Amino acid sequence: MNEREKFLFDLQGFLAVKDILTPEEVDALNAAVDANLNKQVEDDNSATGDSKTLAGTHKRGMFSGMLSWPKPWCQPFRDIIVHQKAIPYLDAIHGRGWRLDHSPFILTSDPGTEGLLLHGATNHHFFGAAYHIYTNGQMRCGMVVLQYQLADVEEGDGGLCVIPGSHKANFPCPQEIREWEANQEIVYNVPAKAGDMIIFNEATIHGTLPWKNHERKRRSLLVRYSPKYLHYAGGYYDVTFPEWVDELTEAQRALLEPPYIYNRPLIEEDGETVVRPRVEY
Ligand SMILES: O=C(O)CCC(=O)C(=O)O
Repeated sequence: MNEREKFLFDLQGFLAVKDILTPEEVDALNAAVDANLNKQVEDDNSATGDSKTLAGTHKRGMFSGMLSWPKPWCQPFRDIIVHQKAIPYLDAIHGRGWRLDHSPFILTSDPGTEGLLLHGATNHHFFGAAYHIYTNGQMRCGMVVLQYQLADVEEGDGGLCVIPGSHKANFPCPQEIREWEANQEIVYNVPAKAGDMIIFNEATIHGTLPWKNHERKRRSLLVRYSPKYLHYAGGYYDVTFPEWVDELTEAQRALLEPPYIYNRPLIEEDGETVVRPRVEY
């Protein structure tokens, strides 16, 4: 993570990184999804509240459980959870030692797909699971999301949106802004090409805008990471002690370790080597 990227992530609470995946990696992930289209469900957790501007004709599509899809379709997802190009970002944001918070999932949208209320912890109180701090030249965050785009998104299409800088906001976000009814100009629909990665902090106010583009659909893979001492979401036992853990590499297994510090396996920048220092701050 270079100095420009650190500046932008610290400033905005999100960062778009171009071309993190090769076209071959994008193709492998898309082929796995295409072979499992029957597993798509509607995202029952999405909510638009009373918002008229986030409403649509149907909910977001969602795939989950990809890490245990039948072989070979699970493999591109297992490969991506410890992606060598993502490691420097996670090291800079979490310090060394970070973990898969919950199972990766995919969001899809087509015209008419509704949005999702904007949400995010901000800084209006200290929330120990989603925060942003800076001290002594380092930033540290609670849970962050790595969103890999598997299809192009132009600004205005819909999908992921953020309020840049809102991870540092001191006042609670008014409901009419969360509902995307007021001050739409401060909400940024992040554009990206297939293969790009958008990192955002769960403390940054973010959500989903209704999908408007009739030419292409949304397909985004979300992988969430917490620092080594934290677990944010439900599904803890599913992601931490899966039946198929023996099929993983040592580095991938390190990612599934429960939250703790001493003698923790830490993944080196090559994405393969695992070291076990007694404690690393
Ligand atoms: O990428 C998006 O559409 C936002 C995802 C999100 O915030 C969520 O599903 O909770």
